[in-house]
Amino acid sequence: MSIGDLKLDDFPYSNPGYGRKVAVVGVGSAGCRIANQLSKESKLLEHFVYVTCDDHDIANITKGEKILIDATLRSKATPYEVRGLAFARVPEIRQQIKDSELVFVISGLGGAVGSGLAPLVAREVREKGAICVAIAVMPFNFERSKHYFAGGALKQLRNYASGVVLIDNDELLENKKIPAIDAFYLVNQKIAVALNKFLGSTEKHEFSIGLNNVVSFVRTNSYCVLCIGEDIETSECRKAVLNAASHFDRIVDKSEASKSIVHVVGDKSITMNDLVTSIGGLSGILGNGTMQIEYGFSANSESSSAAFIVASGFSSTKFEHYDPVDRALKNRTCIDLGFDSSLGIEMLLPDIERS
Ligand SMILES: Nc1nc2c(ncn2[C@@H]2O[C@H](COP(=O)(O)OP(=O)(O)OP(=O)(O)O)[C@@H](O)[C@H]2O)c(=O)[nH]1
Ligand SMILES: [Mg+2]
Repeated sequence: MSIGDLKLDDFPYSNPGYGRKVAVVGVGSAGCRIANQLSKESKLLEHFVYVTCDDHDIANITKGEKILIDATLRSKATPYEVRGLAFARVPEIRQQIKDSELVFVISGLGGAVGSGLAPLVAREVREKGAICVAIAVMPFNFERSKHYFAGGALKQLRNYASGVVLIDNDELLENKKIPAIDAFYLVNQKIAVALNKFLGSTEKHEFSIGLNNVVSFVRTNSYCVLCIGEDIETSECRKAVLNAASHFDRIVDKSEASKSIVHVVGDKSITMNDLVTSIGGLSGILGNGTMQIEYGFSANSESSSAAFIVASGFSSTKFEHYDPVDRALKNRTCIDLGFDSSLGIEMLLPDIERS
């Protein structure tokens, strides 16, 4: 059966959940933390797999399958080296996804593990004919040394996955003064809540866009970008949506947005008018006036309002520049950047080994 033949109706909102039909694979430190957070949020997603080289990434994870790849600090300096180390463990990865028709691969790109192994897992998913949706967290602007690996890994992920949702760490962390350890926790929590709301949570007073629609939405060759906004002070949904929409500007050309899915979180008093003004205002900010919008909402927040937006249709993002070789090859300005123009990207970041 080809990927195109799969019916997403195969994933009903059944009780208790999707079992192994839908897998979530967290890769590397960030990927394991976000996947673990999602496992705590979601009652529907049941099959979680963690793949990493560092035992502390999975030390506190109590449920799910763990694949720990043996590596010393020196032997995992690059994504390529990590892929080499993971080679012998590919059968275990295959085993974990063998019953899955849809696999979410979550990773932070820029380090050696996520950048090395997320494309490898995505390729395995594709080879078995399942749908792969990659959730890629991009490094902070200041992590310049990580941009190159992130750019290369993103390119490979786009090649193997049916859809890639990008998350910009810089845009998720608005208050950069909080301690770093809390910052990651907070950001991971936001990402996990957003994914859970979109995919279909089972909470009361909620209407979700749902797994089927989200997966159809992200199956595109264009870039999909997830942005999150809150309104803590006045708890107004409209302000949360405006806040979420304001982040796109720094990542993409927002006029290119052709479709978006939006989930608004408010309290019990949220009215239809609140939704209409919140979501209606979005087409004035994203797209060229014709953007299609699908939405869900939760009317059960006891604190602030929040809005989660995934928009698609972007031909490029700010991350395009993270891969200087690719850019240099496109622009043929390699000499300025100190790269040999005869080097192909695949020579520098070789493709995943065929097994
Ligand atoms: N949102 C979020 N981003 C993270 C977290 N940890 C790291 N990152 C980001 O993700 C990118 C990849 O970092 P890691 O996941 O730590 O890297 P890795 O894949 O484990 O690879 P190594 O660094 O070689 O261990 C970094 O550049 C950070 O910007 C996290 O817990 N949450
Ligand atoms: Mg790590």
